[in-house]
Amino acid sequence: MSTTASSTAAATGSLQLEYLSSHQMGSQPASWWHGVLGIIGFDRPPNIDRTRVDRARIPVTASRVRSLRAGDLCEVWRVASPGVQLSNGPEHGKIRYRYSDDLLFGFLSIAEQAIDARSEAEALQRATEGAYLEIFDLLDATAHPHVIRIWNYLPNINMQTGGDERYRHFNSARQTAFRKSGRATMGSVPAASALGSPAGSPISIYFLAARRPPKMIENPRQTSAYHYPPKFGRHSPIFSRACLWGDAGCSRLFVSGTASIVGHETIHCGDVIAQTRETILNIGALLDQANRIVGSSRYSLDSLKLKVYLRHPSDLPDVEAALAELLHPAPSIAYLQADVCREDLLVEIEAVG
Ligand code: 3EB
Repeated sequence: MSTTASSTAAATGSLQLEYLSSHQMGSQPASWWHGVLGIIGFDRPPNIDRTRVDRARIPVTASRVRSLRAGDLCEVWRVASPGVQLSNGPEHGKIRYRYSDDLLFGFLSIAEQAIDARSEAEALQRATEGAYLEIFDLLDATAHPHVIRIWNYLPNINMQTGGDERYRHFNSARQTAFRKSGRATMGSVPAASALGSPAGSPISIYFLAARRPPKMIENPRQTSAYHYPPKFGRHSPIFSRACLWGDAGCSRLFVSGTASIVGHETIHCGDVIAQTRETILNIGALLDQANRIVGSSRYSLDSLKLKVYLRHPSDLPDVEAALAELLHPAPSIAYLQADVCREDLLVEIEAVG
């Protein structure tokens, strides 16, 4: 085996996701901190040793969605190769970021109220378009042009304003930014999630981007989101159902927010247990596609890290029970409260494999 091949594998194969409490992070060795790309708290930014984070200038943010379990769990993205060198570039507008040669993690939060606009709808659209254009501009500058995964959290996602739902205004502006920056609006588009955060939260967006392109995956059970018919909004959401990134043998699978949608229709309205089961069938279909691409059974339901978003916290026992039946042994699961971007969806699940 050539040295080049194995060192490339070591560099890309070591992207790690962990869900840890502030306390657990506090007891990690320096070698662990050395590879941290970014930390995302759920309800609020984590309470961690500032000297450690500031010295390494690690980007730390919060998605603002409430965790349904005790403890201040955080999502930590880390490159675990021993020799990896991480850097922070100069400030780029509102974005804080940290990167290796292969990968870049970044985030930005925007207070819509501070944006000069004639209406709420216009402020939301300006905030969204501005955020995406800033991200694309940064990624062109650092030569990590491929967004592999992006998480979008916006307050009052299902609320009507200016004659349309806020999520749909967001979709219009996101699509405009992809077009203005000359990017594809179908096919090679990032895996994503878009969820509601509590009223008064800033729009919070974080992302992983890479020097080399991922392989996009669509779900044969679902219409691609970028081909949704106009009844779901004048501008389709721009995201892929999943993507694979990294070299064979050590690739990572990113599964977008997935819900109880077959074709383009929501099914099992009002039944959270049936929605949970349908969502797992959808994720299973994506795993089959991923395994076909990697040519092995590398990805399975019980080895995924899951984030489960519930519209109603009172549904937690039902969803936990449904997942316990479907996934054995139970994988690592974070349960969060968030509004899902169709009023009739009660649950949405995203995953990393
Ligand atoms: C769906 O399948 C559910 O707008 O970025 C899931 C993942 C959903 C990402 C997005 C929306 C988004 O349409 C909603």
